[in-house]
Amino acid sequence: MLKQEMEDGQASLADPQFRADVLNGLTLRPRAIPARWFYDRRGSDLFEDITRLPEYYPTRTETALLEQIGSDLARHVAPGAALVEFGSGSSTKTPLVIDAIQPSAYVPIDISGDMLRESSRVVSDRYPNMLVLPFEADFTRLVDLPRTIESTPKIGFFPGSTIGNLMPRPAVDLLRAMRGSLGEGSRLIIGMDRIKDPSVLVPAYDDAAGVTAAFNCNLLARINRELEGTIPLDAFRHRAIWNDDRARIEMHLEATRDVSFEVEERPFSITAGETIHTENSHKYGPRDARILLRAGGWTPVAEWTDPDGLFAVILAEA
Ligand code: AVJ
Repeated sequence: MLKQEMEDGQASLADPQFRADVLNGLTLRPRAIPARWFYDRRGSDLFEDITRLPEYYPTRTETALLEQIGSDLARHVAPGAALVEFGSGSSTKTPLVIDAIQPSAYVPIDISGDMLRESSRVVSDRYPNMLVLPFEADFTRLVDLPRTIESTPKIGFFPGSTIGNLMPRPAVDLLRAMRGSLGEGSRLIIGMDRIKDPSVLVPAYDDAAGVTAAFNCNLLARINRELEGTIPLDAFRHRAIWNDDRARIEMHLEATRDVSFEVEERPFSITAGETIHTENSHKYGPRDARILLRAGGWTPVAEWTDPDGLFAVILAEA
């Protein structure tokens, strides 16, 4: 293959939004790149590994909760509804909700088409009598749901405390968009991580095995791969800090020395100690969570937590 062809091939791989977010983010002060770009193939695999870490309590706590509250959920949601999952990813928690509420249709919404087709097939195989309508879309915008489920009651599912990645105002906008997509009278099952002691929070984002560090650093590797980056990966280290003022875990990539590199032929210099802010993971106390939901147009009707109060699953009504 000619060099030119290879470069063309590589250039066309890069998402223009990724390019814009990286080039812009490296110019900002403080520097910041949106967390959604963690999830390439490698990043998604690393995230799966994170969910199994001893320190990372959210996934196992929420999964156990969903298993336990099945019959409670069924009491709040009539069978035959359409279950709409926002950012479905690998849909691992979905069967717990399907078993509980017996929906007539499942609509996974995700920006990653590959992930969507794969997980839709898995769910279809497991529930052959349920309609599966995968929907490739950016769920942060208003989504025009398939006509097939127009007159079916809708129940949204937004697990994993994904809402925590957003600043409070965009989080409210997202909840409003979901309400708009699902319609008045619909329900939402949402998972939110709670505020707790930093001695529990920080290790969940800075594990002993270094998996979260690898997850964070993969963003730089992705920039090198997809945007002709020359970032020396050994010049950055993973940092996870609890910002008590804003009730959030922040992940950063901190330069361990003065470093210069290029991304798409543009030069950047970062001084030792400076960071690139890569993720926020906001935590919500019981009242905070209810205020956020109400601001987003949702009325909380029931909520469940684990015995240690680590994580909450909330059912709300539009
Ligand atoms: C997928 C956004 C819920 O914030 O806990 C895990 C992502 N980042 N470890 C979280 C994440 C580092 C995760 N969410």
